[in-house]
Amino acid sequence: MRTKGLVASFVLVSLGVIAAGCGAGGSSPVMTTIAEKKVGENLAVAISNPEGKLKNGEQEIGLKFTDGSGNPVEISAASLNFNMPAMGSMAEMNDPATLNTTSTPGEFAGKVKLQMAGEWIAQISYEGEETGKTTMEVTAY
Ligand SMILES: [Cu+2]
Repeated sequence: MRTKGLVASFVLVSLGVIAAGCGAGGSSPVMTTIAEKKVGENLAVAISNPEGKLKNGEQEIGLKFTDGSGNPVEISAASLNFNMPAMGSMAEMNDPATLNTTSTPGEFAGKVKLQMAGEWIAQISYEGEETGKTTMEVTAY
């Protein structure tokens, strides 16, 4: 009985830590990293969504800037556009994400609606403690 009680407490404590780790936004989903890239000596950017895999259609999307060791970097504004170059008879496609700042510095959350599965180029620009642009290749399933 005593052992079971301890196990239950441990589970509750673990859940509490996980809940605290995903930010203050009460109803925001737990985000899983899709792709991460080091863009400078002290800057890394990660794209995330609830599934951890980019998908065709509408989805929650997250963009997070850290120093590469998990510490937030103060980025005050960022944009994320999904671009697919023209292929054969298919015209170039651009699906920009709507991003908002969150209570965590360097973390942005919003939505994007991708119009097809396939290889996309995530075009990211950012301003703040660090300012610049980068791209990442990501596949939508
Ligand atoms: Cu396309």
